[in-house]
Amino acid sequence: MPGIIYTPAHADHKPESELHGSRRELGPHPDNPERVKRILDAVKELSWAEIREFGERDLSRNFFQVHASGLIDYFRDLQNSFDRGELDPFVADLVAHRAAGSFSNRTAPRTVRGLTGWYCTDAQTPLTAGTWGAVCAAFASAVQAAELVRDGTHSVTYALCRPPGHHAGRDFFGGYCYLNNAAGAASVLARSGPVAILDIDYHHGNGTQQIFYGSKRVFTASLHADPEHAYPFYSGYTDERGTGAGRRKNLNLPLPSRVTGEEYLKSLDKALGAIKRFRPKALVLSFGADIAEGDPIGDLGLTAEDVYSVGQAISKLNLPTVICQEGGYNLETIGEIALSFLRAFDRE
Ligand code: Q9C
Ligand code: ZN
Repeated sequence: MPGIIYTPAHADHKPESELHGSRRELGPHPDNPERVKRILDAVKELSWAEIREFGERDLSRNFFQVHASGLIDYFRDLQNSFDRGELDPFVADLVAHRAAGSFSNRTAPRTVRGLTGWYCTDAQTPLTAGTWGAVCAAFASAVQAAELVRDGTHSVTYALCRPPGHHAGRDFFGGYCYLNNAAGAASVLARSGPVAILDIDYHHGNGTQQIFYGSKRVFTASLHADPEHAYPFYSGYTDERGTGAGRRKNLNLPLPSRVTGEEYLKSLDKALGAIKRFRPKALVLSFGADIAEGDPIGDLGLTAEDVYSVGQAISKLNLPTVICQEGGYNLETIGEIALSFLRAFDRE
């Protein structure tokens, strides 16, 4: 029976606003706690799914398998500063740029403010007093989802992660993501054999790609909006194929705007073919409901029915599977889209 891993701790991360550059104004931040509430309400309908909550756990070992110690230390110092009342919610006001090194060989600054610019890749990923707690809970839910699959308790688990994770790399974060939940899950499973990560969020999973770029044990494939016109702009192109031992272990499939369900399934087939040839023992899925029509920051045209077909095609791989929630920002449809996707994994 599939299992759903959920924790209410996500609600402590509640970024208020985002700068909408083109409209020259602050608007509501797309990643709000209501997203998870809507998904949870919808997926409760799945008679075959068991919803598990969990408490706190020590994640240190899991953190360091996918993230640099400097990034984790920074987040912990940041939390201490919030706890001491030294900080109000903020975003990076400067991100480390190539030019930063042009005056000296200066490396990371020491203050929490300076380090935010060092590690964060954009000014859309707010830091608040409740952020780190929620981030740890999301990461823990992905790790737990992977352990339940590894131990054979469930053949499919769904970690209702919030904040999302796929834009967080080994030593950077951004794109509403802080730690890479899917990478945490994959590293648990990779101890028992080769693992494939398939990322079908609307945006390219630049963090996931970077973490496993040199790895031959973890194959990464991503379908996403063409980075020529979509975030994260600097990665997600077809010529990024992996490096060293990880050569040809990364596959990017950029999609045109308003792609139809049929076209999408053709690209998906290419990803699934490559995954089969890799012969993984387990699959980690980064699922973003922002591929559906009507997403406020996405421009693909997938219907709920298309999303079900996408789920079915993936489910047919018949691999032990951990599904991590990534993006998806239309509150009116996010529940229905997640439900359509998960229905396809009712395969026992
Ligand atoms: N005003 C994920 O879906 N910027 N992250 C979009 C919208 C960043 C999305 C601009 C989008 C990141 C996990
Ligand atoms: Zn996304």
